[in-house]
Amino acid sequence: MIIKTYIVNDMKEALIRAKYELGADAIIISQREVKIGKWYNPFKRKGLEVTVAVEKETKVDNIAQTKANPKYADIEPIYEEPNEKGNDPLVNGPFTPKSQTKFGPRNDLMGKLSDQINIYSQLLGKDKDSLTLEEKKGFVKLVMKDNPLNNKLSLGKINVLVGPTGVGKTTTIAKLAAIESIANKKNVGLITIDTYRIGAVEQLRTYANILGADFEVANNPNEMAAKVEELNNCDLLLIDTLGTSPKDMKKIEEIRENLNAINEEIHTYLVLSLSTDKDTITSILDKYKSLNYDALIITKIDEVSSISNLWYLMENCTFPIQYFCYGQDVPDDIKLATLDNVFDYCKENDLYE
Ligand SMILES: Nc1nc2c(ncn2[C@@H]2O[C@H](COP(=O)(O)OP(=O)(O)OP(=O)(O)O)[C@@H](O)[C@H]2O)c(=O)[nH]1
Ligand SMILES: [Mg+2]
Repeated sequence: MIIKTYIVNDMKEALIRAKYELGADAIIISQREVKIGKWYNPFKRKGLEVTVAVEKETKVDNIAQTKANPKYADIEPIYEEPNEKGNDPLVNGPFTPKSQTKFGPRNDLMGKLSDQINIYSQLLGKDKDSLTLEEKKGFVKLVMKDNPLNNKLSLGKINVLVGPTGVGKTTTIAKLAAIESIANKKNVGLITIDTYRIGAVEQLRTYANILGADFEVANNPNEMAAKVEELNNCDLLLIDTLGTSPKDMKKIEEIRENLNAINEEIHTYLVLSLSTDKDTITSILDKYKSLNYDALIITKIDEVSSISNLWYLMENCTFPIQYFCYGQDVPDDIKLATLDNVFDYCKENDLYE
């Protein structure tokens, strides 16, 4: 007996697909209402999960049948199977990254930006501080071509998240691990060096267990090198680090020593909560430079009322903003930080300018 489950819009679609794929003898054995849409889609719609059974598959040549019968060709698969190049909900979802190169500091545009935004506001007959979200987005599109939301880094084989305490490093690792392992079928390994905070190891281990991901703890640089080597078969490694105050150079140095022990290329992401004040943001961007971060991940955009800190980062940061996180739900609350994604979020959530 062959049993297959379809997620479809309605029973008619289920029947057509079942008869098409399993043959005329397929019968429906159960159905239930479900929400359709990928997990990152907040606008899921109603659909049906239909389970179909057939004694023996009597499928004919699908391609020939599809060509011969345009009715079948009309049926769009609801869930696309991830392909090797990626059907990555983060990367290739509703958006296409403009560049995927490793990014260094961009040419210095900064000094001119405030002049440019003044001119732009004057052209619109407005004061710079009264520009709407749409107008700011227009300005970014027009003038700030080389801005942190336009530049992207690809996930490397080894990715490390660093940053201040409580910004969401471990949660973001769990989100990325879930998406990469479930949607992109990657074999993900997780390593933590956070042996300071009580419960930190267990926090990540719990996610690893749920996802069936390999999990290791590294207590020092030697162990780090060994654990990375041990997990060499994984497609993707995500390394969690201890949260530190940006003023605690001793702990930051300790993280650096652990990362230096890794002999392969690593992509380092600085995780930054948007609910941090601007002076502290400036200090964080500066103090973590010793860890050679390549890109930022911004979190807790759901906690702020205005785009002011985001704008501050766009004007002052020279590194790509890779992802943005907008809540505690794993893995739903993360997206690639493209200009459209971020500004759409701000608009939908009424963040004021
Ligand atoms: N509102 C909101 N909460 C978040 C977000 N990301 C993480 N959190 C929450 O922030 C808290 C801290 O998250 P963790 O992932 O433990 O932060 P961390 O950076 O690993 O913390 P340390 O390891 O202690 O430095 C948890 O309650 C998370 O659920 C986000 O984007 N929005
Ligand atoms: Mg943590």
